Amino acid sequence: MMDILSPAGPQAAHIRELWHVTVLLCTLVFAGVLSVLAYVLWKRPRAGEADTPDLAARGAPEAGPRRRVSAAVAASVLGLLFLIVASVVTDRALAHLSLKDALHVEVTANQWWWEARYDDPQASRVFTTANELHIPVGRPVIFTLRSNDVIHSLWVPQLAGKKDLIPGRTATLHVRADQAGSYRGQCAEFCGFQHAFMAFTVVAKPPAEYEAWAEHQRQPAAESGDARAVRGRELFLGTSCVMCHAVQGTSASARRGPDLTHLASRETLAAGTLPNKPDALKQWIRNPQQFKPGVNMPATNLPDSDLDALVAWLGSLQ
Ligand code: HEC
Ligand SMILES: [Cu+2]
Repeated sequence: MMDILSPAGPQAAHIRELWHVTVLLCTLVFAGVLSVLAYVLWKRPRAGEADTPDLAARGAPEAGPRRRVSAAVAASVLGLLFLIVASVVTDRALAHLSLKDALHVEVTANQWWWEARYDDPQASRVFTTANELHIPVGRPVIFTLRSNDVIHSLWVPQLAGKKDLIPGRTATLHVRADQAGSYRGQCAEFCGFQHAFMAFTVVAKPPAEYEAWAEHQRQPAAESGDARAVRGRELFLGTSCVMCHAVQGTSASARRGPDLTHLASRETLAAGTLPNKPDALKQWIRNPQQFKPGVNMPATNLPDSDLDALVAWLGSLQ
């Protein structure tokens, strides 16, 4: 669900307040204008067919309308000033989120997927994942935003407003989730062919559960010893896949595509495009272009049995 009206944290709640204030004021103005219009249409003198037109008003401007128009202009200016003040106040509130003990996550946008790097003062505790961010409930998160190619925009309506990711620059976004849940995000700046299929999920969970998840992500891939999976591993490490993907604990360490170390622990594939099920995974590897035309991953002509082996191995990467 992407709903700015059901915030799960303080940042989105500030934005909802601004929305309410704006909608209320605009509704009042709209209702006011329509009532005045209805009133004058009803009250104005009606001419019959035989009456000659009254052109007096054209010679000498009337004082009454001029006063009323001036009053309306003044009211509009006041209304607009009020909205400016309201958005400045919201901006300040957004900037005042306490960042004590914050979690640092670096998010890098790529055409058309998201990389998330969880920072830690201890280098060995840093880990990378893609398209699915987990965060602890009640703890502030500082997202550092970067882009590898074009301008993207990160938007999780239930947690915060939009923030652009601009190549060559860094931006930060401060967020806190106070309710556990799964919040859908979407790239909100047209970034090319597959912009619409550049979604992601933020999963907010109780701190202890988050820690367990993070600890698991720090481990190298848990691999299956099953014969088919072993064959899949060989295929993965022996074909083009290693040119673009990393799987910790193996020799694959490329960064052009998502880190697949814990692929099986994710809900979806390819930035929210497909469910993470063996069948979909197989179709995706066979021909990703079929789901995301123009995507930066080539189709493969591996035979069916090899695809099954790859899926067996990738599916075991819990
Ligand atoms: C030229 C680089 C490249 C090659 C080669 C490549 N991939 Fe990819 N792969 C990508 C990119 C880029 C994405 C992200 C696509 C997107 O969502 O837009 C991706 C996505 C994926 C995903 C989905 C990951 C996720 O988190 O959603 C899987 C699984 C995957 N690739 C497996 C493979 C396998 C298996 C091979 C080898 C047969 C392979 N890839 C070869 C670049 C590549
Ligand atoms: Cu984008």
